[in-house]
Amino acid sequence: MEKLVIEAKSDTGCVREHNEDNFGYDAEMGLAVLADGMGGYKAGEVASAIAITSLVHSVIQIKGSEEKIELDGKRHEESAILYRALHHANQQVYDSAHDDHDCRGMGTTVSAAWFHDRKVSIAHIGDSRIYRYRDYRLELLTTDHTVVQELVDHGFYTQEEAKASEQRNIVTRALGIDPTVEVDIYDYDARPGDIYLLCSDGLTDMVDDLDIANIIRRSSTDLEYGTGELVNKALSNGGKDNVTVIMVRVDDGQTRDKSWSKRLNKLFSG
Ligand SMILES: [Mn+2]
Repeated sequence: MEKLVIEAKSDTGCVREHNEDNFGYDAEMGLAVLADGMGGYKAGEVASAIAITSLVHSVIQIKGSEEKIELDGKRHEESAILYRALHHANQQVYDSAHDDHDCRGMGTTVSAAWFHDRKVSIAHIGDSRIYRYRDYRLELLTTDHTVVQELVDHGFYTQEEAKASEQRNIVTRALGIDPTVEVDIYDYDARPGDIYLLCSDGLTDMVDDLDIANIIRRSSTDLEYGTGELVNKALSNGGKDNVTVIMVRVDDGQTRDKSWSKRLNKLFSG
């Protein structure tokens, strides 16, 4: 059975007053979740917090129950549980938005990865992203639900034009806006040595994929260093938005320590 190492870091950035991003993870369960909230005055952070809490609770509750969940036969049970949990979270955010006048219209992105039996189930809504770093290559596993991405998909924009667009942050899908929501679900193989990155657009708007890949390559044995470097890079490039990153490394079951310097530090500090 593989073992997971997970580290996360979040920063308000250089411009925003609130941090509307939220995250949660549990290495034992193999679950990592990130959400980037939107809405007036503190509503964004309320939406992302409800989404994370609701999702994690639902997953624990459904997994603990005897009920057999099936999505469409082809998928893993974990994917089906994530799918159901996200629909429940959507309802929770939607209801809260209607109960509280200050929270009208709030919503949030959600990107979730659940590792199980050398597989990873991914659930995704919005413009946060999940990447996989494998064999020195960085690959985007999710599709942004943005106006600009749709224009790219239909051939009206190139990726370069999309990145420069003023409208790149307008999402076409978010959790909590409508009574129901369309959720993207993917299943992938997870191999020892893989590193997964969940991140909010505050990273990907500020740091290009090549720099992200270089940072992950340099920090593959020390994810705490890696998460710090990714956030620092976003801040030094302007930090225009909240930035949140979660790094997950799949190990082969044998404990691999962090960097030598840390190990030595521990020895000397007794
Ligand atoms: Mn954001």
